[in-house]
Amino acid sequence: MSTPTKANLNHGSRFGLAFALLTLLLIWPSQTARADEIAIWNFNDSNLIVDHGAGTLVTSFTSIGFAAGTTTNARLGDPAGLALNLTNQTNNGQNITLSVSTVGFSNVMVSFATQGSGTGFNSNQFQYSLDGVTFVNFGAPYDPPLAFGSSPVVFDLSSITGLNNNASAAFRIVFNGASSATGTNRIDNLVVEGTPVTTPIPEPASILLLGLGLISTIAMRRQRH
Ligand SMILES: [Ca+2]
Repeated sequence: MSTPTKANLNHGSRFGLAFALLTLLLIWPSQTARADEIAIWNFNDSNLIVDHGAGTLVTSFTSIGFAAGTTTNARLGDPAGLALNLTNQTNNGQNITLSVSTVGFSNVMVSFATQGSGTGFNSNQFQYSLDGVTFVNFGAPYDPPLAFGSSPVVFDLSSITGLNNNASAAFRIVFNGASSATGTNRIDNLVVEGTPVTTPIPEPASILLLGLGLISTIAMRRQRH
């Protein structure tokens, strides 16, 4: 094996460094910010159990029902199916509460499709909690449209940094304003999402490429000495 010249060594060293940098650039796109669903309720199976991800949903309503749903705000290909159906003026002041750990996420958002009848709950207050105990109003009360629209109701909680990476995060909607026993509110495709904050683990192929690039660089430098 012939002894490499200094020119060859420099070339090899530069090649190795370039290879490592190229590999880093290939890994980089997996680290860019994007919103991921943390928990999704589609209500298609007539219960309050989370349908994708992890979380719990409880209600203080004396009774709940399910009625035709929508694909507005549907995720992961969920069909319209059913929606949560909340009725009766006797439930004014009652709530639904979501407990969803946001560990590993920031820029938390909660969104859902909704519609309400004329005598249904028309002054509904969204709230959040940092400890799952004390709830704080967020935004003004909303009045659902008469029909599921093309746009969901969205609460962007990215300004509430205490909700980032929080195992005790919780969200609540307090319903008010119903004026009859048959007034309704439907909610469907209830989604809690956020931006992953943990550093993704590079794919094995990327690690191998990075390693090869670094080994090449080190090997060439050793040969110089
Ligand atoms: Ca549904």
